[in-house]
Amino acid sequence: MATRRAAKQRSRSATTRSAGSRSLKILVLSGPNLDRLGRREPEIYGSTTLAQIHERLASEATARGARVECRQSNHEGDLVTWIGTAGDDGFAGIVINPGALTHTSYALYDAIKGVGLPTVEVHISKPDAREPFRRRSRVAPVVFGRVAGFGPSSYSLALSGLLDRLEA
Ligand code: CA2
Repeated sequence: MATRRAAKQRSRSATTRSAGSRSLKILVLSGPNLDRLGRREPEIYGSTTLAQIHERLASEATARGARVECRQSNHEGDLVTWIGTAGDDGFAGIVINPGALTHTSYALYDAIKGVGLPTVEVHISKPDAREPFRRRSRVAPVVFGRVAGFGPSSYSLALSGLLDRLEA
């Protein structure tokens, strides 16, 4: 019962009133080294910067009456903390590219599982087609969906799928 009440409260605070309408707020996270996007290894990750991806997400969210808050960190603990407080901070869902932590982090697995918000895992490249260590995702079992291989559009597709789910 307490759990149901908490979930209801979370979903209420995950929408904010702006100009008389409710808008869903989505947390977009990127992990280690993704701040270098567009500056190194363009043959794998392309030439678009993370700032450009964030701008595109902001306008796509606005077009759907939603909002995004985009953050990047090279530190696992920052990502764990941001995920852990996402519900209390009013986010309705999470889009995350955990970078190489995808393949190693039980801490991210626990954080995503614990927060209970719909979360989509995103990859710019297609990890399954690369080195064997990239074939395993530690977070896959606790995310609602996964998008990989579409370059920067992977983030947009993830946001769109998450909003579809939240609006359903
Ligand atoms: O394809 C993705 O989005 C990845 O999450 C990117 C991670 C990689 O470890 C995952 O297996 C797949 C690596 C991010 C490193 O990003 C860089 C970007 C530009 C230059 C150098 C690294």
